[in-house]
Amino acid sequence: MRKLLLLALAAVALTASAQPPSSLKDAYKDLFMMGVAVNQRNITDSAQSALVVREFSSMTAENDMKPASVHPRPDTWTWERADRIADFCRHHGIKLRGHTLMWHNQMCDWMFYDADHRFVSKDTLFQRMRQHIHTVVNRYKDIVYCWDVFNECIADGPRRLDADGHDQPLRESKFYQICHSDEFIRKAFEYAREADPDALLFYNDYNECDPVKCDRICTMIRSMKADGVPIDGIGMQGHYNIYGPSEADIENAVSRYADIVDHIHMTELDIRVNREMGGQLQHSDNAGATLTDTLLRRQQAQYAAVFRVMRRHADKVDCVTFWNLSDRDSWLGPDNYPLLFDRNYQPKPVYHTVRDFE
Ligand code: 9MR
Repeated sequence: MRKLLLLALAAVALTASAQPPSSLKDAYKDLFMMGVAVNQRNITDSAQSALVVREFSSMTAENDMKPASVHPRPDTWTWERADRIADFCRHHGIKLRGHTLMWHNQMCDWMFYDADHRFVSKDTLFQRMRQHIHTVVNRYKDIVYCWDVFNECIADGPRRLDADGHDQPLRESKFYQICHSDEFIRKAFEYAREADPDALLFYNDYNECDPVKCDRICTMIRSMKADGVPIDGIGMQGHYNIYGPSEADIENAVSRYADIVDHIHMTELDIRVNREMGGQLQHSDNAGATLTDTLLRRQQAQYAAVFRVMRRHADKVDCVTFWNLSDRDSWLGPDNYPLLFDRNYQPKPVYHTVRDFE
């Protein structure tokens, strides 16, 4: 009788192991977390929120925790949308990636100016940054496990020289125009660490597999870490397309980042079916409007390549986050078909490419 029971149990186990995993988070549970950037609809519509809970173990607020969203004026804090996302995570036991404490875009513009609309001094800017960072980090300390502290500080394009003839890789943002150095980035990390010694702190950027930009990111992070700036991780945004970056370039970038930091997150993954890439909309190529089998197959191949690299580096990669839930939600518009779920929130064939890897 006992033997029969054991055999039956073994048969059940065998059938279970032959089944594909039931979700993305399950498929990758021994490797890294699977995350998704959400808007308010995704967490209030019951079908969409069920999908989020079923598939993902980490969440990011697509827009609702950015400086302009929570702190539009010096004395005004607008927490409602960010709180709703944090509460959703608390309720469902999903981890929350904080995005983003500082950015040149969707920033509190008032931070840069005095009452006469002239740039404030560096010290005033730092004081305002510190107050912002401390307030936001403290509010979500219990649920946010890591923060993108600064987003997109490195310039794209050819090298440029500063007034002293030195190579200047930083974007010419208002932060830079006020500080004339990378001190604002260093300060932001220090303030975030003061506010929450337990959160992992990330520098996050796009076109991060481009060899020139990767070089600039590595040089900057290496020098900051050597000076004791508390940077724990690098966020590779992962706004790719079906033609690039190549698996070799992704591999090379991850290896180089892994030499410098212990934590790598892919923070904003999506794969367009045209030739555009990076963190901005370009609208130069509308190939996505006519979706062919060839494009779809290329997209599957590119997703497979990205996840091969991520799996190879699972010792340093803690989380891979898709930038939006479905093609309907994508910041790129639905005609780019960049995600794993279609505009009706159904899994596309590329979902299985990612989930059911060999
Ligand atoms: O997805 C976000 C979109 O809804 C906003 O309009 C846009 C504003 O610039 O920001 C998008 O998210 C960006 C992210 O915060 C940082 N990396 C690039 C992302 C795409 O632009």
